Amino acid sequence: MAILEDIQSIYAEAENVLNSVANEEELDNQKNLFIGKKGKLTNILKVMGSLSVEEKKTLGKEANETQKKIEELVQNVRTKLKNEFYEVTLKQEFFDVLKPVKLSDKRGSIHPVSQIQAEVEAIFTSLGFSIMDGPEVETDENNFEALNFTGDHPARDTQDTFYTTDGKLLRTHTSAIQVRALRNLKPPFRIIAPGRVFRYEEVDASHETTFYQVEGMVVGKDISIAHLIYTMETLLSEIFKEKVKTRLRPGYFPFVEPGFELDIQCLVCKGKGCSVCKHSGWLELLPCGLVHPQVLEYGGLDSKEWTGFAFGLGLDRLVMMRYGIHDIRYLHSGNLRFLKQFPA
Ligand code: FA5
Repeated sequence: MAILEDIQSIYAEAENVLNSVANEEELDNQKNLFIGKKGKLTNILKVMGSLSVEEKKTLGKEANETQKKIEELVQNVRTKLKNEFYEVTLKQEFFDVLKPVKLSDKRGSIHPVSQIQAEVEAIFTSLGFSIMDGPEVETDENNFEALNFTGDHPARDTQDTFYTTDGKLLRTHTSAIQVRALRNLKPPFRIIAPGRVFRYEEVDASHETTFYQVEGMVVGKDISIAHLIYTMETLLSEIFKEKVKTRLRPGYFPFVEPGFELDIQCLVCKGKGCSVCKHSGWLELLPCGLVHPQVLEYGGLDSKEWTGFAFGLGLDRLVMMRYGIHDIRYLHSGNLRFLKQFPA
């Protein structure tokens, strides 16, 4: 039967062609030439309508078997191609992880904010403070409620907030860690808590949406404003290694009473006025105050027995003041030319 021979020769041809393809794409194209919708084997089956029942049986069986054999062949060739590909790629991409690296000027360095954070940590640990940590995703209770921003307290508007879909928020200040300290530590204690904070606010020369703070909290008996001022002055003189001009003015934060803003004379313009200090000559750096009795109570302490002070230092602005950086956006820009100026 001529058709039977045709089918057999199709398989012989397929074997030849498919075994010599170079990649999977070629394999798929060639496969279609034999068993695709318009393939050679499919075309032959189309003429079977005119054959006798007996011939149809024989040819149908042969065609089905051939189709199966070609499919198997395609599968085998595909596996072979894949293995070859992995072998070649592995050889080409091999690298020796133990080979010594030639050190070059492309070495990374510690970010200036991390450098200054380490300095602040060293200063405070030498003063007997321990270091605490807290999560960046916080509860409304720790970030606001337990800090006396109850309900719709208008002071919430001073810290525009990113909320998560599960009812939590990205902490707007490290003061959230005050609440954790009060609940978990036994007074008296002295802690600092450095960390990244987030605010939904407009970015300008001195405001970022993501920045770093160091919280400080001291709780003990008879803690006074004198302790607070002494600690702040020690910090600033250690950091700047020179006398810097500061001013203390009343500041409102619901979790301290009294509250202060400790401003530093702008070191970018030496007090003359520039875009960093909004032309005032002063920069808000270190808000602070005595812990509000209500906050101590929320934290489970008796406010008649315990007192304390707290502060929240803006680390990015501290870096700006130290190096005279006139725009906060440089700090987290990832600009290597900028970062290379602070090797460590
Ligand atoms: C607070 O965040 C209070 N939790 C600080 C505090 C702690 C007060 C303990 C009293 C007691 P404030 O929003 O002012 O306060 O931020 C504190 C510092 O963070 C500022 O002085 C400033 O240095 C820095 N800061 C605030 N907003 C930004 C911002 N958008 N970009 C960069 N630094 C900022």
